[in-house]
Amino acid sequence: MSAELWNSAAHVLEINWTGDHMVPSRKLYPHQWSWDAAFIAIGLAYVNPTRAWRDLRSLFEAQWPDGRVPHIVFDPATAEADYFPGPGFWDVPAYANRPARGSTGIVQPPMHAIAAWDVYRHASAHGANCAQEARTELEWFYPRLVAQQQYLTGRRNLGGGGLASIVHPWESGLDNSPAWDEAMANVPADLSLLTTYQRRDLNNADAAHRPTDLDYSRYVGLVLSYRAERYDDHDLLDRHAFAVECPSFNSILASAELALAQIAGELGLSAEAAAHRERAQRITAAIVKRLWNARTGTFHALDVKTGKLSPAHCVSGLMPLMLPDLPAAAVESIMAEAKSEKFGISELPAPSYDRTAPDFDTKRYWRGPLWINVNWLLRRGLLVHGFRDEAEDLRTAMVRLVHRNGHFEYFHPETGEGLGAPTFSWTAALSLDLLA
Ligand code: 2M8
Repeated sequence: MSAELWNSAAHVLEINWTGDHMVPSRKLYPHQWSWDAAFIAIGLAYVNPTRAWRDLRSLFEAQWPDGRVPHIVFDPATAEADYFPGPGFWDVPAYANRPARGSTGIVQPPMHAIAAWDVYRHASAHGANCAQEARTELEWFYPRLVAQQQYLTGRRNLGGGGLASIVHPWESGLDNSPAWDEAMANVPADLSLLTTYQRRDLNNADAAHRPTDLDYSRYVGLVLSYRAERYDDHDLLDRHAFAVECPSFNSILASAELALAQIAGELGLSAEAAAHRERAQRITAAIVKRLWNARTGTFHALDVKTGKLSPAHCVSGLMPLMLPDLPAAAVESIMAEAKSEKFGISELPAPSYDRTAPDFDTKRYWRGPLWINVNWLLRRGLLVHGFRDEAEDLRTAMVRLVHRNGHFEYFHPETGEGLGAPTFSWTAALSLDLLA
């Protein structure tokens, strides 16, 4: 089974390679996405490390002068009509993308330091030339990764409590997660926007599996609001309708500091390494202080505009398990939540949303279906805290699922049926890592 899965995964990464970067899938997502590139690099490290670096570089060449790494970097060879919202709609200021292919003005979870450290660690297995290449790349990336973190912990500290706010659900990567339902209800919804702008996702996907038109009208409205001030973050909390602290985004932010500590150590920068470790501890403490609900025993998204925690139990609430400094009581509670009927893994990995919730939706994107990337992060957390058996069960469940059903974008959380794009890059890339 493993050779077959390995070969099919490598094949997906071959067909989705454009020569310069990887697309998540050819039809539905014909550009380059930020956190996809990080997951993809983690898999490419095994089969083509040079491409892993090229892909990450391709993304970071579009980094803005303020340090933000855009959530999509556009491919000029792809027509505006093939993806909405395309570069024309985002209309980012000219200073933003210097050499550039054009980009969006929002971010995604900063998985890239974790990916860069992973690709670097695996390089020596490919021989001396690859090890040399990896060293050069690590030196190129380090200051850029630091700038990315500084943007998120600085300008995006909208709540003032040391966490980064997302200002659009797309920034979380968990687009229509129930975690934002309450915050999104306060975002003006103008359905007439969708007569001006046309959704393109529905040309390549089932409408019952995608966010609704109501969601999209709010997504578009939020971009228009941010775009109106040229994606400036000053006073954003006052003038923008959506600002949320997501436990998954911020856990990745803290993990990225830990990866930067490793990278700085490797580059001989010991004072910087200590500072990164300290920042990881501070973010971890802020996650516990601001996003923990002792009554529900899990982490929730915080609506920074209202000061309220979302009541939804989402897979994002389990993600702080990635953090080594998480207090033992929180680790214990997350483990109980992960094993409960809400998320419990058996034959299948964890769903994106509480299986027992009345609005659990087995098909609609991040409102129920299960995704390989968040389960991969969950497994990482299990390993961080020494839950080796649980980590191995989860690994086996993921490998079995993809082997039986294919490299789909997401999966039905009860039957395991593949949903969304059929040859999806991060599913393939992370399968390689799970098999290695
Ligand atoms: C999905 O998001 C995009 C918008 O960014 C979309 O729906 O068109 C999400 O699953 C996101 O996490 C992912 O990075 C992206 C590309 O795979 O698709």
